[in-house]
Amino acid sequence: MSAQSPTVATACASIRFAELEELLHQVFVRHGTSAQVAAILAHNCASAERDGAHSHGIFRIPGYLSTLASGWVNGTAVPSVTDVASGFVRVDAGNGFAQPALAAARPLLVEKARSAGIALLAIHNSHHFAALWPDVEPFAEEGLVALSVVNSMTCVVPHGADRPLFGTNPIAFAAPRADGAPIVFDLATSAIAHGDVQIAARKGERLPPGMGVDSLGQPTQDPKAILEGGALLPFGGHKGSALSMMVELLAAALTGGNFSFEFDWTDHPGARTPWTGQLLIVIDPSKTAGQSFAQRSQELVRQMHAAGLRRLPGDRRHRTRAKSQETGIELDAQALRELRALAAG
Ligand code: NDP
Ligand code: PYC
Repeated sequence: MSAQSPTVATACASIRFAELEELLHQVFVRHGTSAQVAAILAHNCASAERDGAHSHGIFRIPGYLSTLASGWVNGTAVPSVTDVASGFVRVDAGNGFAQPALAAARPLLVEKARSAGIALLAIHNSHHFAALWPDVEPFAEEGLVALSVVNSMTCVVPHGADRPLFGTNPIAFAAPRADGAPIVFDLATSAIAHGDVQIAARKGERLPPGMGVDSLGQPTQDPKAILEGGALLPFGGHKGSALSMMVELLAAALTGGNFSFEFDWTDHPGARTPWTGQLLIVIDPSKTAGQSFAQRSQELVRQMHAAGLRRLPGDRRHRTRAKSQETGIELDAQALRELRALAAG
């Protein structure tokens, strides 16, 4: 949990999802969030840990807490939802976290998507510090298709540029399928998520080539050189860069949120959460012509497997989830002790 954990192997501990969620709830409340915000963030963070999404699980707790302590984010914000048009919902997150804003607008968003066939949720004045798949997967579990984008903080050099401008800007997509868990992918448009660079730096590991540059703009595989004055690259050269640009447009320009380069947190030492925006598009596939969408997506998966594909996006998470549900979530024992200490105040 500490920012500078040693790289030595440590003992493991196991914890049930509900217990971890409760522990995280206590941690958030102790450090300045309302009970409602704590419940949403705790569920999100415990879900990431359960699914093995480690770059956005309990690893993020020190960042959440230092941000709350810095006054950069409002942990008790009450989102304000506006019914803008037949297919458009807007939320001002009140300088709070994005997930409570989504939760507040969700019933209206779903109602609109089911009635019009498609609806859009524009969240601004929000902080997103988590994985994006927890925001879209539940829509697919109730038969809807969902796409979401969120921008973050300047640390990615646009393809062909000289200095960082974009955030790591993830895109997440979820679609129902007939005979299995929804199809879900969730990926940063940078070559690697910022969280994974921090984890590699902490473990003393080198990165694969092509992830980032140092402070002089030279390619580097040293995560510390990327974090200390360097920057990340987009995935896939100009293609990932174009997608990252799209995320800036949809998550910031369209929602009324900040671009990744527009906020300045230097007056808030300890602030880690990007103050930006998030867009969600939700589609009701029952409105489409022809066969059921879920049957069609199942057929696509069948053909992909027949073509030799062994791993769909989301398969690893779901395997880890099943194991966590069976035997408990495996955590570093020291990290669990630190969480308990934080919960106790
Ligand atoms: P990964 O590159 O690890 O994975 C991206 C997607 O590809 C996942 O859906 C993953 O499924 C799938 N995948 C990975 N490897 C394979 C493979 N070999 N075959 C098939 N599918 C595969 O994710 P990123 O590092 O890009 O992002 C990590 C997290 O960071 C995301 O949750 C993202 O939302 C988050 N993030 C959040 C930001 C924010 O501002 N809040 C900013 C940037 C990133 P699976 O999960 O099953 O492995
Ligand atoms: O891992 O790139 C990242 C990230 C940015 C904000 C939250 N996560």
